Amino acid sequence: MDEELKAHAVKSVRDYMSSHDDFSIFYHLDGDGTTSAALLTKVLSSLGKNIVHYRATNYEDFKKLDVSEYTKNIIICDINVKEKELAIFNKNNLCVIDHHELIHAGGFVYLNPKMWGDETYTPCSLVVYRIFQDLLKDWDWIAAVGTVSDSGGKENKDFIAETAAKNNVKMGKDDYAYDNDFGVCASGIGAIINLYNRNGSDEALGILISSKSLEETLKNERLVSADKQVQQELNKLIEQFEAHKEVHGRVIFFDMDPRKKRYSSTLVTILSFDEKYNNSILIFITKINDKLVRINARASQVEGISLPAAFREVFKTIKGTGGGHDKAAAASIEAKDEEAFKKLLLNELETQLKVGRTG
Ligand SMILES: [Mn+2]
Repeated sequence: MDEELKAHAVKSVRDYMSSHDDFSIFYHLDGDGTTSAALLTKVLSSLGKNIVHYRATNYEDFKKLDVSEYTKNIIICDINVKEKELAIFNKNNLCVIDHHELIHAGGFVYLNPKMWGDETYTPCSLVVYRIFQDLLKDWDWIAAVGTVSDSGGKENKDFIAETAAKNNVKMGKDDYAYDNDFGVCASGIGAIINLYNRNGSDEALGILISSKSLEETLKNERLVSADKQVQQELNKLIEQFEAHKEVHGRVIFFDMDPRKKRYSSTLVTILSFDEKYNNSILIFITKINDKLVRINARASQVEGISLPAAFREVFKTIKGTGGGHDKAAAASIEAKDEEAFKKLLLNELETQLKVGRTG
């Protein structure tokens, strides 16, 4: 790890925040992005700064964005923004804090632990917490909720355990720490985002910002009822998965009901941690419309797999875009290519599994 690069990146982000006054925060609309935005809010308000706009963002959004509607200073967190998309921010003071793949572009403030060779899976909320630890002492639980929500509980178990002790949270048995109050809170936030998408993510952010403690967040009626509603829906979908999954050795395909597409990512994550399927690679396929098919893939507990690498190989033959993390990734393909995609991906994943076993 290159400590000098790390110190430089941390300083550049801190300098960026203190040298400007008005900010817009673009945050990924999932649990990790939402908690990252809540932590950045705490940082900026303790520095006496203004946040003029928030925008819950999804990966596709940059194509249709009019940046002139926002402040000159823009912070992007937890979004795998592509180098070619950065052009729309040419006139902005941009700061990107992320934990996805590295961007190789200059002219803006950038921090990603991969820059200094840290390959630990560190969710963005924990990255933000560590940059501003001195200002975020009372808000460590927000970083713990974000970390658990992004399946980072296992790789960051020391941080989770310390934060649990500090906040009187009883640790459970689960490796990923889903079975404690951080997990419960993450589940509520995930649920409200599932139900109301961008608006749900905005609402969760509001709840996090206005709550004084984890306890208060856990009692929030909106989060509690969203969680209950989503849980019922997920139970039904798990039955459908059991009945209709397509098993090819350790690779399992499942066609999601398009009307339930917003559950796809949560469902595939839950199943990938279920002991029945944690040795499998799960590929969920959702037909968005006549032309577009969305892929959600998980190999949460499978060694030696890189889903983005598998997608890249497949996209040498058919058209598609995608990315994410080694064990959790998403892609879009053309509807007409679905069968070809499945064949190519299966082949690619079987190759990775074989190499992983012998190598
Ligand atoms: Mn995210």
